[in-house]
Amino acid sequence: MSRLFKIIAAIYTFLATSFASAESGFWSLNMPRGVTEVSNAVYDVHMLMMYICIAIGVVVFGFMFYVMFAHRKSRGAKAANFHENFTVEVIWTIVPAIILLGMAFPATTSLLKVYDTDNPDIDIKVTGYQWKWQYEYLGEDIKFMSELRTSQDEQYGRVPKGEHYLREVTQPLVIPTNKKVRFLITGNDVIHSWWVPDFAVKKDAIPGLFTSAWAKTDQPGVYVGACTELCGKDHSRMPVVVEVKEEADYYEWLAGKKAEAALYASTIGKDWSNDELMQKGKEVYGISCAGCHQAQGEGIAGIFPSLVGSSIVTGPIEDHIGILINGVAGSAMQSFADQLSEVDIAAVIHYKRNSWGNDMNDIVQPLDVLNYKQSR
Ligand code: HEC
Ligand SMILES: [Cu+2]
Repeated sequence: MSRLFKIIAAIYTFLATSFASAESGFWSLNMPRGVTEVSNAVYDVHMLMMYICIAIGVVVFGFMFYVMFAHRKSRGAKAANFHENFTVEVIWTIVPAIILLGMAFPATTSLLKVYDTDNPDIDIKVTGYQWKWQYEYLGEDIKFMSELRTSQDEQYGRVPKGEHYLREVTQPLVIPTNKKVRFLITGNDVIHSWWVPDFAVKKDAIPGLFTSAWAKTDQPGVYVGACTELCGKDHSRMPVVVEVKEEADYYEWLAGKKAEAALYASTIGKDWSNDELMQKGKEVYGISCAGCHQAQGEGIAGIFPSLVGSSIVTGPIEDHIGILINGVAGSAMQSFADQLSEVDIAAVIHYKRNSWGNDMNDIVQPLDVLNYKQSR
């Protein structure tokens, strides 16, 4: 008996701590309430259904156990023997029908809310790439990639894992509070899925198709999700990070982004020095290329070619630019023309031509990349 008691106590403690940590902890049994109207509606439907199920379970099993106990054989109970009771049949048809209608109504109202993507204040195009997200603010001329920021050293256990291991990106998606933001979601290569649990948004990102979802919240903060459609080697390394800013801060951020773009445009034409290109190139390589071609350009035999001594990397600059702009059709080597800026592409090419024993001693300028793009 005391053993049974211990087991029950252990189960109780497990459930109690799990539910207690549901709001903040990593390990929780219940779904999060989230911060949007939709996520609250979804949460409420979920809880309502669960309570109805619990009530039905308690009534049905309670009645069963009572009957088995109160009318047991040792008490001399005799089974009744009757057929076709009209009243009972009517009751057990009508009662479940009422319960089902009671469930259908809140479920349908919530679904209508989920799908109501009309009249947004802001439209953002979300594109899934292997293995990163691109965010484009439609009508604002702002577009950027959001890539994993966790270093290769952390990923391969060479240094201790940081606090936001695999849940941090180079640039989060930024949206304002109290505005209806519509997400137009699509894929560039394979099917991904854009998931932000706190918004109750989870939509497949399918090449050639747009799916849509929306969010409106009054709670600033950072909300983290992930890709939830198995999309290849680094599926687990394309987190979704959304930062919700107060409206004024958002517009300040937006203006900053535009100024950044203008400043950037003015640096395309300048002559970059070897040091500047090497520094920038190393940074770009670590974020955009090392996941496949590995930290020292050594690649992975049979999957990702080594860039050390590669005939393209040590060949004519033009061909080298070409492979980054065009990609290699049908392979994981995608086109970086829309993902990286001319400066980034020039820098990473320059870095590769002059690292890991590659010693080309020439220089690649952003203008070379721009010219290549325009000559196509
Ligand atoms: C998703 C994985 C992936 C990423 C990310 C990636 N590559 Fe590649 N890369 C490949 C594959 C696969 C090939 C081989 C393509 C083929 O020829 O079939 C390749 C080929 C190349 C080649 C040609 C090498 C040779 O000798 O044939 C170069 C140069 C190159 N990549 C540079 C880059 C640079 C620079 C980046 C970052 C901006 C990058 N790659 C990012 C997968 C990737
Ligand atoms: Cu994905």
